[in-house]
Amino acid sequence: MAGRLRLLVPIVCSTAFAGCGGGQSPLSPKSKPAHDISTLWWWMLAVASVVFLGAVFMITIAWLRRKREGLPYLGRRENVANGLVVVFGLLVPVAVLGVVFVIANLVVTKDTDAPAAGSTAMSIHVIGHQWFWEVRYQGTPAVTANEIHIPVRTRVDVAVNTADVIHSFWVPELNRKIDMIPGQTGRILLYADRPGQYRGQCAEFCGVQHAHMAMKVIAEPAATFRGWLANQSRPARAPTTPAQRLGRQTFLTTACSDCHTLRGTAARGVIGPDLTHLMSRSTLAALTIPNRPDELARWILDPQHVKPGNKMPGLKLDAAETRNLVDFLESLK
Ligand code: HEC
Ligand SMILES: [Cu+2]
Repeated sequence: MAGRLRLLVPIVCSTAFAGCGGGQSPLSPKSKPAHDISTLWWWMLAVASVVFLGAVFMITIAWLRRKREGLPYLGRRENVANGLVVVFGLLVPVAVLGVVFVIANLVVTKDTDAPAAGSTAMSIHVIGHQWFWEVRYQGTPAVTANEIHIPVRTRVDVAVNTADVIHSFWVPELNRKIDMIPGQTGRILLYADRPGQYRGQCAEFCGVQHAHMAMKVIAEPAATFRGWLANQSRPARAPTTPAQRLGRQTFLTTACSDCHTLRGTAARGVIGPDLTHLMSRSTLAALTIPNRPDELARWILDPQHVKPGNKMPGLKLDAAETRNLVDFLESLK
């Protein structure tokens, strides 16, 4: 028994406190919509706690006085008993739920709803794929994946679609979820009060690698953002060394180019992420691994080992081909 208890404590604690890790919590809001959501949540917790403690209090009294006839303190009075049922079973729940409903619908959804047309400074388009996020910047040729740059303190309209099954786009510190439903376009506002990185996650089970379908929103000062977007809008850099040229040759003549786009080249595949500026991202495969040369080589050689079940097959490349390919990809700044 003691042995089992000793096992139970770490299990319960690690499960309970796992949610306390920062970085992806709706309770550390960094925007007005997220702030509204977390305030609503704390109020709901407070009211629910009062209701819960009241119920526990009454159950305790009933138990302590269980030997006596009738209701505790009130005795055997039929109409009082009925009154209690009506008040605590009907009026209190209806009042509490009514207030929550009105506040949630009139106050909170006003901020979390899709932004009114024309009320935002810019628009981006996010497309969910099994299992990564494609990101397009409207009015520019820029296409990237998984790392969504936005200017800080700027209203950004995000239109969402899916390329396959239902996904859900959720950056808890910035706003509520928005589902990505086949054949429909959803819209949500992204706005960050402060520069920073805000982690997001697919919030609708979408297959074997759902858990590794993460992204981050990077809010940065307007000038930094403009520089980033200008670079993203350019076609892929030309190789400058013989090794890079060989790597590019491999990319364009093998299946890589069937699935990936390198803007400005013949590679126009749309199954996988756009790789035109791969080196501007700090992670690979929807935040699964860091974007380092050794990890990149590992990914190219055996993507199924890194992220089992994902849609990229391992190609049979020899050591020299892999080295040149990594060399070339590392030049895509
Ligand atoms: C059958 C289609 C397919 C082929 C062929 C393919 N890929 Fe991919 N690739 C994908 C998909 C899909 C992903 C996204 C995987 C994920 O995150 O779930 C991906 C991801 C990547 C990434 C990570 C990009 C990022 O930003 O996260 C790199 C780099 C990459 N592929 C390089 C290559 C190279 C180099 C080749 C050729 C040797 C290749 N791919 C061949 C489909 C393919
Ligand atoms: Cu998903």
